[in-house]
Amino acid sequence: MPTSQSPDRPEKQRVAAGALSANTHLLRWIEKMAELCQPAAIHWVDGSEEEYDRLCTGMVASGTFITLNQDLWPGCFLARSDMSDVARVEDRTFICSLSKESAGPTNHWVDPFEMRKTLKPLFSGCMRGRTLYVLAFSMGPIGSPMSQIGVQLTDSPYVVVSMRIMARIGREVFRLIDEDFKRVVPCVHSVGAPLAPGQQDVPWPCNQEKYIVHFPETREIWSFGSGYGGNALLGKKCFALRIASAIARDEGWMAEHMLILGIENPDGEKIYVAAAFPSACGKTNVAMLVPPPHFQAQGWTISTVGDDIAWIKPDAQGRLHAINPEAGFFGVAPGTGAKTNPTAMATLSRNTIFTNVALTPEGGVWWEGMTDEPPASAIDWRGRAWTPELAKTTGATAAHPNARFTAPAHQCPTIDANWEHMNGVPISAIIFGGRRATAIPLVYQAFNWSSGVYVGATMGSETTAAAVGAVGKVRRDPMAMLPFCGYNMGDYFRHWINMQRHLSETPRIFHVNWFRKDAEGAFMWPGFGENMRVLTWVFDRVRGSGRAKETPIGWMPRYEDIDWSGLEFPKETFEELQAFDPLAWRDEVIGQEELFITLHSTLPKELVFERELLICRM
Ligand code: TSX
Ligand code: MN
Repeated sequence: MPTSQSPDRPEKQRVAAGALSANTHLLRWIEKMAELCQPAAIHWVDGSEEEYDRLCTGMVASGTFITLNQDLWPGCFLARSDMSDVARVEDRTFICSLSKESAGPTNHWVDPFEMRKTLKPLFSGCMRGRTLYVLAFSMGPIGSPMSQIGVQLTDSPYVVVSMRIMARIGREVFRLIDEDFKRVVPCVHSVGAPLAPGQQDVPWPCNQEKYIVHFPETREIWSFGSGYGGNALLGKKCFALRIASAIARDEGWMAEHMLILGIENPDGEKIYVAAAFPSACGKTNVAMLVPPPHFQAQGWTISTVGDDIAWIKPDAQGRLHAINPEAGFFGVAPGTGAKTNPTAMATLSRNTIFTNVALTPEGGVWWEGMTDEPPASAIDWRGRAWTPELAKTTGATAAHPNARFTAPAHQCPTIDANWEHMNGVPISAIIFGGRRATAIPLVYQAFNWSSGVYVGATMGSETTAAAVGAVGKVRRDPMAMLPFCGYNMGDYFRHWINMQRHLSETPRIFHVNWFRKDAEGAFMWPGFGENMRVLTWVFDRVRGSGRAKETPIGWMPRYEDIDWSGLEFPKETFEELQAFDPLAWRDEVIGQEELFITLHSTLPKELVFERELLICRM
């Protein structure tokens, strides 16, 4: 039970009651934060299953959670967020470094002293009437030298149970903090909805005013006003990408927005690759790719290490190794179905928290793309009656386009045997990709490390209806890190260039595009499991057996370098899919320059040279 104390007790005693840590720095910080936020109670999260069950039961009672039909969806709950709290808020996301230059032109910068002045009144009394949860978490396996520790103070039980799925939390982490003191990243989170005495709570408390604030120099995170995903589960985007990218630059490693997967051939030889794609490119689908029957019969397998974030570090021998700092998948539900990603469907079949999906009459969940046939009726993500007919007449979707599943990674049927290895998995290749209807071939390999960094730095994706802005316009998203780099993007490119010096062998770098369209506007590549044909070529290139031809943009497979068994794919279509069109690339290079101009003051000269070389080759 939450350790409820009378509000007039001194903070010190309130904090000490039920404390799971004796660390004086930690205790003093919690005292200070409790004094600021004025919670009604403090609950040290031990991370046990009993505690998880109690919190879930409490949220069912308060209306935050709906228990799903336990025969169909064992251990699963549905949450519906406030209508205004459905996604990350990039324009309310701040990097508060001492100098504006350190944050760079692509981040929202506010002077840290100014920001602290803004935050103080916001957090003052913000947890009145609520419980403050003290949530210790490890990003990465507990005790791994590649892991990092944080403590999130939050007034949201939804965040606590979500974090139990997405990270390693609780007693063991407190023990780490007390025993071999690693630096802890303090994270303060409030939904920003204090309760007056006797005031009735709402199912999804939040505040219209939102602040997602990072102090990269002091390594702190402050989040106010939102209970949703990346705004509130502070271990994920805020810590594992924005703060970790700043730590990684200082310590000589890389915090990247990448999936990690294993590829094993019929001889039992195995490589791991990391891949960065912007949103709406199907990153989770690639991480859980199901090889076509022919490849399965031969004995090829794909295994999943992670679907979103990779922490990549050179080992003592100068070889890159990666961990997935997360312990679960926080995936977009719409578009996930038995056809597009059966592995994800198996993963989320139990012990999963669904947010903003539709509720079926049997007490199950549904979302667009889960099945070909929609249910005859449902309660939509807003809690209103929904039918397929209504969808046809009004366009209303049953699930919110950014509806999510929060599912434990260990439930993934293809989870890799080494996914929790303390030293990570060796990375042999890095794949960049984007959603591009024109110009960009299915696959090519960069010439070397610096040309590969150029490929990553210039990548872009066409906007889809899922995001704001014009549909079909190319948005540059270098290494898929534009919203997630905690410092100046030009310095980030420099860090990538510099990494080569710490490596005895650089990973091979590739670019893929599953989304090229023909003159009729039809996708030229079947994608999904068939992408295995691209991955086996990548595998062969890494192992030195795969052949390729040189082109102005990189090495490309010829038709005969791809394994076509089990798929009829004409040579002419492949040539069209792989075509390098100098005129289209003229526009592409001009488009690439735009972001480089924005970053000109810190852009490494290597990337300027790479651009010149590319133009010369064209
Ligand atoms: O995830 C996708 N991948 C990677 C799969 C491992 N998607 C979905 C993207 C939205 C999140 C894809 N969509 C892929 C893909 O490779 N390719 C496409 C485009 C596409 C869509 C449908 C068909 C072919 C290509 N074919 C038919 O519908 C029959
Ligand atoms: Mn992501």
